[in-house]
Amino acid sequence: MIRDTETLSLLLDSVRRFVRERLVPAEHAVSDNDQIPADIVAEMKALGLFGMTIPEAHGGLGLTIEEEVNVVFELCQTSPAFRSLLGTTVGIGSQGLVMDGTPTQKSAWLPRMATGEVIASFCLTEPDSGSDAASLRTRAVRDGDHYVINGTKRYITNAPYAGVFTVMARTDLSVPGAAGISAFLVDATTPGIVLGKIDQKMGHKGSHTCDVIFDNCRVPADSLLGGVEGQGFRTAMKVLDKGRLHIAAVCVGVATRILADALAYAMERRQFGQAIGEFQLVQAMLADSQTDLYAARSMVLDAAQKRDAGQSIALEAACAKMFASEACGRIADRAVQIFGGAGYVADSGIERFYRDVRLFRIYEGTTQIQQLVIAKHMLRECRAQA
Ligand code: COS
Repeated sequence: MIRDTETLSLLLDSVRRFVRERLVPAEHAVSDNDQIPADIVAEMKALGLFGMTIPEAHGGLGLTIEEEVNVVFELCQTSPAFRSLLGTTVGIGSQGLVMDGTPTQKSAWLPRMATGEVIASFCLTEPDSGSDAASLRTRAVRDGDHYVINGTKRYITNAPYAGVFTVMARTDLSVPGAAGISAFLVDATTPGIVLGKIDQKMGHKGSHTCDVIFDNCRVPADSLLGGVEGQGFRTAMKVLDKGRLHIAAVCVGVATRILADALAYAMERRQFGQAIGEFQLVQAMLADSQTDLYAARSMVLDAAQKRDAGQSIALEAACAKMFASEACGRIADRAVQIFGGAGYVADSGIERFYRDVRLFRIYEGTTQIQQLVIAKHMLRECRAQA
């Protein structure tokens, strides 16, 4: 749902200008230095981007999901590392708190997240628990007015900058699987938190992940998200439903940029006496990419409108995430092909996008996990009707 077309259009214009004038020119430097310059981070904060999804009552922009995905379509027409810096704070790091936090927890963290003062990270994955999230082993044992957390979380985006972690940990050791898991809001300055070395990734230079190790980390009992034990897995799944739609929008944004670059190159590059875009075999790659992009964008908008209307979108978000991330991979691959040799060397930027987009098919649930989620919902619906 778009609440006010004029206000949204002003926001989209500012983001579009920011991307064109500030982020695109910085892409190579961010990749080379593996760091986003501080002045760009400050501008992101000033634009209110860290508060996109934080309710207005807590100082954010309180965007609806349809508004959010439209902003993401614009913001991501550049290196995805820029979005990644704010992605956990507007997404998986904050949304558990927005959905299930107590009023006190919300007041304690959300206003500072909205300004970008506090970066939020989401700690679900562990060395032995990835796709099978319910098998996680991090423990939070009650000790008087505290919980003591022990365990290791892996590939935690923005952990080196985080002010708060949403941590999924097992509170009831006698209950295996999802039901024994609770979520905690853990202040990153709490003693007993150690960060691992920064992971060396295939792409997304400028965005950083690392292990977060909890070693007898004592947190106050009121850090328990929502104040209720055993709800952490459900919270994580709800967060991921929304997060998957957000990532699908990221894929659309990045694919829009890649296709625009491929089209411009096809119109400019001449071989056999004419622009290569005049050749039907190149046109086929452009047309297939345009169709992929149109389909992905339509799915994202449809799922966003359904969620804003109050519907559960676990199935639609999984469909959109799977299709958009796979489509983005195909579009990047065709772009390398259109660029030819120039697409394989670093200067064009296409080689960097090709590496960057590979992650989209993996994080916030692999394509194979999206398939499981989609099929599970189909079978459940079918059984309910039988
Ligand atoms: N919304 C609300 N609740 C949900 C839910 C959702 N989308 N999905 C599951 N739940 C609930 C279920 O209702 C169930 O609760 P009840 O037992 O009370 O009914 C509980 O959570 C367990 O659900 P389920 O049995 O489906 O869990 P599984 O162990 O089979 O796991 C998958 C389901 C595989 C989908 C899940 O583990 C997953 O998403 N894995 C991928 C994790 C991931 O994306 N990691 C990326 C890194 S984090 S950035």
